[in-house]
Order: sequence, then structure tokens, then C-alpha cells
Amino acid sequence: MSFYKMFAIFCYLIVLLFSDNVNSTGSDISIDPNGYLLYCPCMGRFGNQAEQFLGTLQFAKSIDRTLILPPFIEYVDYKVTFQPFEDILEIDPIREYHRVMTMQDFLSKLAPLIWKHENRSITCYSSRNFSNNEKNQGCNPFEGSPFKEFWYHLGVREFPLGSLYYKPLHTDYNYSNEWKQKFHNVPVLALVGAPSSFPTNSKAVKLSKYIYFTKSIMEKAQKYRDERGFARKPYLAIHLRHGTDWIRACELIHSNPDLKQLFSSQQCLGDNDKHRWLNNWITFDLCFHSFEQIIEGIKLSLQSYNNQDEVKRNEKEPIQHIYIATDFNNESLWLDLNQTLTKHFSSLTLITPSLTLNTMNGTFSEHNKQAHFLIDLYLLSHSNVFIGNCISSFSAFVTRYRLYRFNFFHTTHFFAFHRPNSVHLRDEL
Ligand SMILES: Nc1nc2c(ncn2[C@@H]2O[C@H](COP(=O)(O)OP(=O)(O)OP(=O)(O)O)[C@@H](O)[C@H]2O)c(=O)[nH]1
Ligand SMILES: *[C@@H]1O[C@H](CO)[C@@H](O)[C@H](O)[C@H]1NC(C)=O
Ligand SMILES: *[C@@H]1O[C@H](CO)[C@@H](O)[C@H](O)[C@H]1NC(C)=O
Ligand SMILES: *[C@@H]1O[C@H](CO)[C@@H](O)[C@H](O)[C@H]1NC(C)=O
Ligand SMILES: *[C@@H]1O[C@H](CO)[C@@H](O)[C@H](O)[C@H]1NC(C)=O
Ligand SMILES: *[C@@H]1O[C@H](CO)[C@@H](O)[C@H](O)[C@H]1NC(C)=O
Ligand SMILES: *[C@@H]1O[C@H](CO)[C@@H](O)[C@H](O)[C@H]1NC(C)=O
Repeated sequence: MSFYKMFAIFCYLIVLLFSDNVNSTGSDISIDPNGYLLYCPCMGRFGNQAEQFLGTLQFAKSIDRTLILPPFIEYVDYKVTFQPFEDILEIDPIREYHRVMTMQDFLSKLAPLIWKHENRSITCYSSRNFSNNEKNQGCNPFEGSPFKEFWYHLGVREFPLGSLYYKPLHTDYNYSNEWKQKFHNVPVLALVGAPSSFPTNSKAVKLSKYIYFTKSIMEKAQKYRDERGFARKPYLAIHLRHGTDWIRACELIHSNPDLKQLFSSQQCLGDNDKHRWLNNWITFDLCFHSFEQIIEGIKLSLQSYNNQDEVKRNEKEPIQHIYIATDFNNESLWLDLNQTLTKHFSSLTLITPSLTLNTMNGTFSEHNKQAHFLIDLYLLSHSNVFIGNCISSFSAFVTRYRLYRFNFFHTTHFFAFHRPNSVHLRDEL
């Protein structure tokens, strides 16, 4: 046995010796005297939840409480399912910014000490009223989906201390002193929803630099890339949102002609009027692009990559693979793209959810395994060149990741949007 190991065991015994009955599990967990923040990521799907996570992380730091990492909520065949946070994103890089804790650790190690059943309260802005429940004032944390499913998943079916309201405060870092005062005697602040606006503020967006996919997601994505034949090849990844639900959401732009913000449009247009140097309002094309706009986006981004000096000098391989991530697998569109792109690029392989199409020799192969959205997200985020959708929060995850983790500014593009090559935009994003 090495000296190091013996020393470690010695230290462990010392910890056991001094940790008396406060810590009956024997684990060396200490209690944060400033308290904890717990919340339900009850709004939207992954893109929304991931963006509000950044605002929440910023908020937790500003009120100086340990943030308990909630599971991501995923809807599978209209059923609510939960993915542990730590299965998707790495925790250690986030710890460089602020104190966080997994839900599992919290529930198994701390809840028995500081969040006993009779001491639980639930916090919201003001009473959430429901027509079927008019007499019951309160946060009503079990009303609606996924609210009820979330707390039941944690094993919480009651908040015996009832509801606490934070009105007139807002969940914003510039109210942190008021929050600290108002809730200083609540060790575990449990919020009915994420304490972050959506879209979140531009400072929180930059916390994307602490976001790393787990090794397990990375390995799954690499395996998929291998299976689809573009491992170790440079590739362009595009995010195409064109499912019927999405197009219906885009219709909001037609019916509200002076709409200034929709979902994640701030990734292209900036987040307030002062910085709206582009002076352009949201257009339908930003949300749902025409066939010509898709072709144009691919052409411009491939040309700009493949015309780099390094590529011309053979120091870098040109891009010959296009990876398509999408919410709707429209095979006739893939065939149309194949036909048209052949006119512009002699040697391209299109990797779509169900088909791999080769423009050079006309071959194609079929696949029945559509990538899970996290694999798509990983492959979009790590692509050599990316083209996203200005409005989509799914695209916005990728944009943030590329800009703030990787500084991939010149290879991050959007369909139907000519981004000014300005550092201001990068600051605003
Ligand atoms: N596999 C896969 N799924 C996608 C893709 N784009 C969207 N989706 C699915 O659609 C959901 C998109 O929801 P969000 O993550 O909230 O992003 P959004 O683009 O703003 O869409 P909305 O839900 O309409 O707000 C994702 O969680 C996925 O389930 C894609 O490229 N690949
Ligand atoms: C639990 O609640 C009781 C009664 O309200 C209170 O006296 C006690 O301090 C609380 N304990 C914790 C850990 O919050
Ligand atoms: C909920 O109902 C109460 C009493 O009827 C009312 O005072 C309050 O404003 C309502 N809250 C909301 C958010 O509608
Ligand atoms: C916090 O910021 C918002 C928006 O920028 C502003 O309207 C509000 O007055 C600020 N609040 C405080 C307490 O500074
Ligand atoms: C699928 O793509 C084809 C070809 O681009 C298009 O004409 C058709 O409208 C699309 N189908 C749906 C349901 O969007
Ligand atoms: C067609 O081209 C692709 C990519 O160059 C290659 O992998 C494939 O084997 C070719 N198929 C035939 C039948 O030549
Ligand atoms: C893809 O386009 C090429 C060039 O037009 C064509 O030869 C090939 O048949 C197309 N592939 C499919 C599956 O249609």
C-alpha cells in the first residue's frame, strides 16, 4: 500500500471521528450556511431549460446559495421523463464558477438534515390561481404538468410550511441583497419555476464557457459519427427546424409584424433596443427558411471554409460532409438538396437522419436510427462550421457553446441572416 493511500485512509478515519451524529451517512459533506436553491425547470424543452439554467446559475451565485442541479425534463411520447443533470453536463467545470450539488446528493445526504418533510416551503412570485381550484391560494406547485411530475419524482408530495411569495422582487442578480434579506431564515429555497428569464440576460449567456458535455454523451456522439462514416472528417453541421409545430410557431411573425423578439432571436438581433444596430425586425425567413435560402447558406459557409489559405495549401482538409440535424425527417427535401448541391460541389456527402447521400457517384444508404437530440446537439456544437436557426433555442444552445466555449466566431452562421462581422455582436450574445 502506498504512502498516499495510507494517508488518505488516515484522513478518512479522522473525518469519521469528528463528524459525530450530524453526519450519520459518514460522507464528508458539509452544510452551506448560506443555504440552497432548488427549482423545477418546468418551462419548455431542452433549449429553454438549458438557457434558464445559465440565468439560474448566475442568480444562485448572486444570492450566494448552493445550487442544486435539477434533472433535465424530457418529453418522450408525451410522457414526462427525467435525465439526471450530471448524465448530460459535467459538474466540475461549473464548480469553477459557483457551488453546485447534484440532486441525488442533496436528497440522500442533506435533505434528511436540513429539508425534513415538516420544514418544506415552496416559493413563487405570487399566488398561482387555477380555475379548478379557486379557493386554494398559494404557489400550487403540483398544479399542471410537468410541475406535479417533477416534485413527485423527487419524492415530494407536500410542502407543509406552505407558500412564500417573493413579489415585488424579481429573480434577477441585481435584486440579490433583497433576496438575501427576505429569505435569510429559509435554508432551502424551493422555487416553483426557474429563477431566470427566458431568454436570459447577456451576462448569463457567457456562462456557457462552463458548459461541457459528459464523456458518455461524447462517446455516444463519436460512435454515431463513426457509424455514419464521418469520423475524423471535417464537417458542416446545419440545424433545420421545419416540423409542423415549428412552422405554426413561426406564423406568430406573420400575425405580429412589429414583433421584436421571439424565442431565441436575440442570438442574431441582440437583446435590447439600444443595441439594435441592425435595425431589422424579425422576419418569417429567419424562422422558416426557403429552399433557396438553405442552399445559399450552405454554399456561402462551405466556400468560405474551403477557400481558406490553409485548405488551399493542403494543410487542412476541405469539408466534404454535411451533417443535418432536424426536428423533421423530410426525405424528399434531402433528395432535393442532393440534386441541387451536386451542381455546386462535385464531391459531397449529406448525412441526414435516415439517408446518407453521395453527390459524386450517386450512391446512397439508408439508416433507421435517428440520433437522439443530445447527439445532434453535440455534433452541431463540435462541427467545423455550423449554420443555425436565429429563432430556435436549440440552435441558441449551440451558438453559445461555440462562441463562449470555443471562440468559434467566424464559423458560426445562421440561415437567412447576414451577420455583421462585428465584435459587438459577440459581446452582446
Ligand atoms: N433530434 C433532434 N431533435 C430536435 C432538433 N431540433 C429540435 N428538436 C426537438 O425539439 C425540441 C426543441 O425544443 P427546444 O429545445 O425548446 O428548442 P426550440 O428550437 O426553441 O423549440 P421550441 O420547443 O419550439 O421552443 C428539442 O428538445 C428536441 O426534442 C434536432 O435537430 N434534432
Ligand atoms: C424546522 O422548522 C422548525 C419549526 O418551524 C424550526 O424550529 C427549525 O429551526 C427548522 N429547522 C430547519 C433546519 O430549518
Ligand atoms: C389570485 O386570486 C386572488 C384572490 O382572488 C387575487 O387577489 C390574486 O390577484 C390572484 N392572482 C393572480 C396571479 O391572478
Ligand atoms: C435591475 O435591472 C432591471 C433591468 O435592467 C431594472 O429595471 C431594475 O431597476 C434593476 N433593479 C435594481 C434593484 O437595481
Ligand atoms: C418536404 O420537402 C418537400 C421538398 O422540398 C416539400 O415540397 C414538402 O412540402 C415538404 N413536406 C412537408 C410536410 O413539409
Ligand atoms: C461513392 O463515393 C463514396 C465517397 O467517396 C464512397 O465511400 C463509396 O464507396 C462510393 N461508392 C461507389 C459504389 O463507388
Ligand atoms: C443525388 O444527386 C446525384 C447528382 O444529381 C444523383 O446522381 C443521385 O442519383 C442523387 N441521389 C439520389 C439518392 O437521388
